[in-house]
Parts: sequence; structure tokens; C-alpha cells
Amino acid sequence: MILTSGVVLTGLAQRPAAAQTSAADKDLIFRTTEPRNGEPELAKLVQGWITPNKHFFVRSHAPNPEIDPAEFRLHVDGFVRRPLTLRLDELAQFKQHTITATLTCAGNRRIEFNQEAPVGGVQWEAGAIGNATWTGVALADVLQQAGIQEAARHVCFEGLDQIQKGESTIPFGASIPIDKALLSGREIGALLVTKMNGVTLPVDHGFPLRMVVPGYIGARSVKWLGKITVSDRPSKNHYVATAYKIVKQTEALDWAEAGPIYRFLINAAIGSVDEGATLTAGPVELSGYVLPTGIAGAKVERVMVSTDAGQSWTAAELTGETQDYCWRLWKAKVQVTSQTEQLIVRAQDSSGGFMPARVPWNAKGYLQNSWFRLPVQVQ
Ligand SMILES: Nc1nc2c(c(=O)[nH]1)N[C@H]1C(S)=C(S)[C@@H](COP(=O)(O)O)O[C@H]1N2
Ligand SMILES: [Mo]
Repeated sequence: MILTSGVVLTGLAQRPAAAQTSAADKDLIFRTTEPRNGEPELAKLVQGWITPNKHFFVRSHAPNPEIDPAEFRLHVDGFVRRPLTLRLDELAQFKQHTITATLTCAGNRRIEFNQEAPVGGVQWEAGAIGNATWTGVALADVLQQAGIQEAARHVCFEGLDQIQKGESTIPFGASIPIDKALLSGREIGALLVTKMNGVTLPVDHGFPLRMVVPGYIGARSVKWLGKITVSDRPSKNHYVATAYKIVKQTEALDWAEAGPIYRFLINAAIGSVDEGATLTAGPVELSGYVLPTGIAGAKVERVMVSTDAGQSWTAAELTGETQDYCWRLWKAKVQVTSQTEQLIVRAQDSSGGFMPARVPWNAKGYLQNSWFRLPVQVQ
């Protein structure tokens, strides 16, 4: 291509590389567009162990910030010996790692809570989950360069987005315990990510820099990361101090008594059949995803499927790779009869995690991991 005009060149150069591609490259069902909150069709989601970027859910609390990568700085402060200000090219000097990890929103499957009583928030079905490879720098390496002080107990993250909360504007924030933050070597506790599935991190997913914290709910993986603060306590940010807790009521005392959610729970869903689908009596091939509890070494042990309201169960076959903090895919051949009203899947893992028949309702609709029940009709 011949560029004939200097204006075109300048325009291209000033535009953040990923910004041009973010919106059009998504094949998602958008629950809201401002901010962008979308999940893929389940049939598309369970097609492969790695979720392509176009089918990777997006959960954002505010419009995407536009960040010029040349101007970008990551600040590291708090309980450190040497506060750091790092450009992207300086971050690139640290040892690069590529890991695979599943990200899931704590609100995945929230819509199911409404059967008991209404819950607010994005009405997610079972698609607020995805498995990707993430490339970047170990948080532990950056913290080591900054030098951790004795009193350090938590590491706080702050995004560069601006979320309207009543009268004020706040960034999205999170924190993780220092022991998780300092894990490196065979298991990396947290990664500062610049690439997703081998390409520049898309704007929807936090360009130019995001956290990925394997095993933890998505809310701890702060996008558009601008600041890391080492502290003696968890973050005071709204999304740690108040939101992302399991409460029955939203009074001050309920928030104060509940702790922040960190790990995700075991979960599974059926992806190959649409809700309300009409099936023919006889054998049916089912497939779906199953995520073990977000704890080191937890492996999926059993995935069971029922077509008779849980009276009998068929063991599913697990496919896809087995890696810490990653989902697996499963498939099963079951018989449906004229009595079948629901297809049900449940699972258990080696850490003792299991999907219960029912999960107590909570006001924010988090951690729905009861038996996944898919209503169908059989002819
Ligand atoms: N800065 C910022 N980081 C964020 C969020 C956000 O709104 N702002 N949403 C969080 C939530 S709730 C989830 S589930 C994940 C979603 O990541 P994804 O959009 O890349 O799938 O990002 C987390 N990080
Ligand atoms: Mo989330």
C-alpha cells in the first residue's frame, strides 16, 4: 500500500493499535452496549478449549478508556522500597510468560437467581466465561524490582476507566493477598498481560495492560491497569470493599460482615442444545464446559448428566487439556424420553468442590453454580 499523505500516516500512528478492531471483531450477545457487556452463544463457546477473542465475553463497568500506549505509565507504589513508574517498553524487558487460564465473571449464570427473587446487574446466562492464553510479566517479578516491605499483606490494582457511582467517578479496583501476588516459577500467581491469544490485548479486554489472576473471579483481573499499590490491607475500592461479596441484604452491616470473593467455584453448563429446544426421543449427544474450583491442583473428577430430573446420571467424557485454573470440555451421549423436561449437568473436582442441587439466593447474584438445568421439549 502506498501512503500518499502525511496526514494519513500521522492519524494511523496516533490511534492505539487495538482500538480499531475492538468493536467489530466481536460475535457476542450484548446485554448492554454502553458500557459493553456481552457473552457468546453457548454453542459457539463450547466449540474449542481455547476461546477465540471474538467469542470471549466482555464485562465492563464503564466505556472503554482510550489509552495512548506511548503516553502510558504503570505506577507501582505503597509498601515498597522503590516506587516504580514503568513504560510499556520497560515492562517488556521483564521475563515474558505465556499461561492459559479461564476467566469467569462472578455473575456468570446470574439470570437463574431470578427464579427465586429478582437480582439486579447484567443478566448473564452461562456465557460469562472463557479460556485464553495470556502473555505478559509475572507480578512477582515487578514487585521484586520494587522491593516489598515487611508489612505488605495485599496488592491493590486500579484501572484507568472512569465509573460513574452516584455523584462521584471512581476507577475499577481489586486486590489480592500478597502470597498469591508473589507466586512465581511453576505457578504464576498473577500476570500483567499485554497479549491475549497471541495478539495485542484488545481494547475490550484492557489494552494496553491488564491483570490476569488465575483461579480468581474475573473482577480481580483489572483491565486498563494503571496502578499497583502494595498495602497492609485489602483495597478500599468499591469493588472490593462492597461489591463482589455474598450478601442477603445490601445494608452496611451485611457488607461489613462479608469478605471479598477471591476464588471462583466449580461450574459447568451444557452448550450444545439451546434452551427450550425440541428433541426427538432417543439418543442425544451433549457437550459443554466444566471449570474446577480456582484452587491450585484442583482437577475435574466427574461430570454427570441426567435426563430424568436427577434420578439417574450418565458420566460424561472429558475432552480438552488438563491445566491448573482452566476449564475442560465434556461430551456425553444420553437418552431422552417423552418424560424428559430438563437436561441437567453437575460436576465435582479433586479439591472437594461440587455443584450443589441448589445455591442460596444472594442479593448481587454471584457464584451461581447449582446443577445446570436446561429446559427442553421431547417429541
Ligand atoms: N478496569 C476494569 N477492569 C475490570 C472490569 C472493569 O469494569 N473495569 N470488569 C471486571 C470484571 S467484573 C470481569 S468479570 C472481568 C472481565 O474481563 P473481560 O471483559 O476481559 O472478559 O474484568 C474485570 N476487570
Ligand atoms: Mo465480573
